[in-house]
Amino acid sequence: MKSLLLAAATVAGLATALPAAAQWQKPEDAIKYRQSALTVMANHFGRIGAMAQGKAPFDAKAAAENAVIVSDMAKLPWAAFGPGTDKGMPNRAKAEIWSDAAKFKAASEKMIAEVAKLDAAAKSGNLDAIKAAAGGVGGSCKACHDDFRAEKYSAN
Ligand code: ASC
Repeated sequence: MKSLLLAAATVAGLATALPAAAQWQKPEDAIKYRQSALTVMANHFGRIGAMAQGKAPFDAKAAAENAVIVSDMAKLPWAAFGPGTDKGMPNRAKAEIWSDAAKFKAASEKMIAEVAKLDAAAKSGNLDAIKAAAGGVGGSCKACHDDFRAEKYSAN
């Protein structure tokens, strides 16, 4: 019984410790995954942005729901930028993502931190707080894009 428990614990430990790259069979799968997470994040951030800019009526409940989605999505893309995922399908990842990995990681962490502030602001239901936090999120998106996103898609 003891060894069975030990075996089960080992399997559980291995499953969580598996390198993230094991989640994708080929670079194309990782690229699609990170692009999808960023696309969904941008869509739901855009709904909050529209409210923050007065282009859509303010709906506190919708803002809070969208902020949860943004905050969930914000954590996902980064593991899919593993080594060798610069090519596989057209994408806009710059070589600096890998050559300046520490700066890229810092940019992703900055964005996650700004998104957490947006989530807190949205939960408060205060439109002014949401506006301020959305500005912070947008700034962190832009900073990372300026440094790490190419203007044009790669050929493959
Ligand atoms: C968005 C979105 C981005 C960022 C960026 C901010 O709504 O889709 O990529 O904000 O445009 O500069």
